[in-house]
Amino acid sequence: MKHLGHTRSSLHQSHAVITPETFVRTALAEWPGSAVVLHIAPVIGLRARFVQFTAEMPQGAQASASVHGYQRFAFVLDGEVEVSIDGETRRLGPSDYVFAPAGTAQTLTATQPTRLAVFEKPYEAAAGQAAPDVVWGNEPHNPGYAFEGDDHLMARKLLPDDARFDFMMSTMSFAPGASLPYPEIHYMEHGLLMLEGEGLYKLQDTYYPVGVGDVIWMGAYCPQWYGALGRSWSKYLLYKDMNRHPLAMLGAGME
Ligand code: UGY
Ligand code: MN
Repeated sequence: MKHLGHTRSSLHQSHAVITPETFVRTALAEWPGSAVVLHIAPVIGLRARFVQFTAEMPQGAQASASVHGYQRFAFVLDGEVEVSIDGETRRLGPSDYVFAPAGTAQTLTATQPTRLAVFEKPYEAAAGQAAPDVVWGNEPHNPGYAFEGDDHLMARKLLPDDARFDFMMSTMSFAPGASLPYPEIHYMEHGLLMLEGEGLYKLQDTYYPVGVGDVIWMGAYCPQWYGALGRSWSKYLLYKDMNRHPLAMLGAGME
């Protein structure tokens, strides 16, 4: 039977669950020849302060720096991309990633059909803090740590944990049956991509079944909890704004 319009995607004021059967491919000027699925953006109805998209690059497709010089984090889901940035060129395969600071010239060239998870954000400087540098990394090479002491819940920070950075990218890996230790409520927002496994995400008052390829936006203060199901570990890639005062975005002062 056809889907008859049914979808697991679900959009709300505080959060959105966006599932692959609803993905629509579009184009961006900086990604000529690639199909872009823009999952999360600060448009009416979704008050995100960043963008999250998947870039589907055919072999030979090339991309340039983010429009307006936004910071960019690009994570290889599959395929291979050659990244040139700051006079350095590296080939990135699955689970490799690069962080490009605001205003950094760069080219990303797909050496084969490639999918990238991309996150972009305008940089918020902080007094006394230098701008961040380029970061290269590989997710599974990061040893990770037991999140809040639970060795069935491994967290890996993919960027340096210091105040030059105004956001963090991490992965959270859960053994079947493991869960976040408590329902979180916090000022910071999240963008999430399910990389492995399946489980139940509770957002606000609803439990959502989620699996590989699903995207979630959690707005500021959205109550959130995850419990892993299935027979194998589940893992998600997670964006979180960090290290900046919530009033700073309102402008200079309160005078
Ligand atoms: O640290 C976090 O904010 C993280 N545990 N949140 C989440 O996984 N939804
Ligand atoms: Mn959280």
